[in-house]
Amino acid sequence: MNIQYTEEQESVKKAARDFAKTELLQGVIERDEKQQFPTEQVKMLGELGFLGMMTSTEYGGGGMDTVSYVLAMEEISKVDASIAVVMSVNNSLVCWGLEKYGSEEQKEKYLKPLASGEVIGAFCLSEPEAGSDATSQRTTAIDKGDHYLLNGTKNWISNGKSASIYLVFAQTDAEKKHHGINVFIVERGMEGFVVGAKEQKLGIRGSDTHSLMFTDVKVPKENRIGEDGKGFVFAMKTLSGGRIGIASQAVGIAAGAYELSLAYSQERKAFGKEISKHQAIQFKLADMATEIEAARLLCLKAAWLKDEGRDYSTASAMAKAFASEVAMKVTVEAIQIHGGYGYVKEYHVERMMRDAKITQIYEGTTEIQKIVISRAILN
Ligand code: COS
Repeated sequence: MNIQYTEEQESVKKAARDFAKTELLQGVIERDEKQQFPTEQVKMLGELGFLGMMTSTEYGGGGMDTVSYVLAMEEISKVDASIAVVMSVNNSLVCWGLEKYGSEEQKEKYLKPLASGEVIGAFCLSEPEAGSDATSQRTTAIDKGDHYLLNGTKNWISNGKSASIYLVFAQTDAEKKHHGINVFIVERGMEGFVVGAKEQKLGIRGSDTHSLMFTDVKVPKENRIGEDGKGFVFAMKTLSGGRIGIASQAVGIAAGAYELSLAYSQERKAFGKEISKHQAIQFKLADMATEIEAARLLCLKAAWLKDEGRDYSTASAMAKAFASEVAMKVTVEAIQIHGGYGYVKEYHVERMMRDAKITQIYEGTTEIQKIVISRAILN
């Protein structure tokens, strides 16, 4: 693995960093406070090409590698982890899956506007009783000849209200268990599709998370992605890539909190000198920097494997499990370094700690990552 970034990767990283500083920093506290979706900023993100980074240029994407995506995700997440969720879902779960498994017609009709950032998408797998246990889908899609009749409820859907295109998983033949799961492209506005209440969340409060209800929604047959019964594999494959994105989001949250702590420790004085001159703080900074670097390297390794066309499922699970733990630990320490100031909103680190927690939960909890890793080790 080459750990020297290419010129292109460096420039993507810089562009993301500049965008985060100039467009995201101002207003991030307010958006968190009001649970306000960053509509304008998402539009700009799309115009800059960050919403379909890895999609081929042929379909309106940036044609970039996963390493560039990871670098951009980290820089955006350092400042605003909520907008990073929008970016991650659209890039890894929606565009990637569509390009890999969609038909030519689906790519023309849906992938192009998604990858160019004209619209955003949502990935609808979780249900009230099927989160980690994703094979237990209760949503059904009954084959009616030229269409499927979709019924069910999805929970905790990121981009739930802002999306225009939804990838919805449903059971088409319960007897076949996970081999009877399919994934469908559902458009906003289809009759019988209702966006439910917005979740009141601990963190990533700028992103919109909703439940979705489907009642006798007629989904055209041509909107099923891939061969019949391949929905679960689609979910697992896309989530393997998605976990690289979440791992880089976790690295970004941790690195953002660390950078703020480093700067604060060099300004704030206690007992007659900057607190960075006290060994208690120096040791914290040393641990934070080391753990972030280790998490970043795991992320880059998973991204590199993906770019090389090699298996990355275990590497992405390792990166996510480790980076999300680091994000939690580092953000807690960041508050400790900031003392009382760390506990108030204007210093950012309390938000970062709240944002960090979700990285241990979504796209597979830490425990799910450990199942994936241990199975790989034992098999
Ligand atoms: N790539 C391709 N196929 C995969 C795969 C992967 N990474 N992981 C599993 N599969 C396939 C298996 O090969 C198996 O196929 P066959 O039955 O044809 O052999 C099938 O999927 C079922 O696999 P398995 O028996 O391992 O399924 P389990 O129910 O034991 O679940 C876990 C495996 C726990 C890893 C899976 O359910 C999971 O990832 N759950 C978390 C889901 C999640 O992230 N939810 C969050 C919501 S999305 S924000």
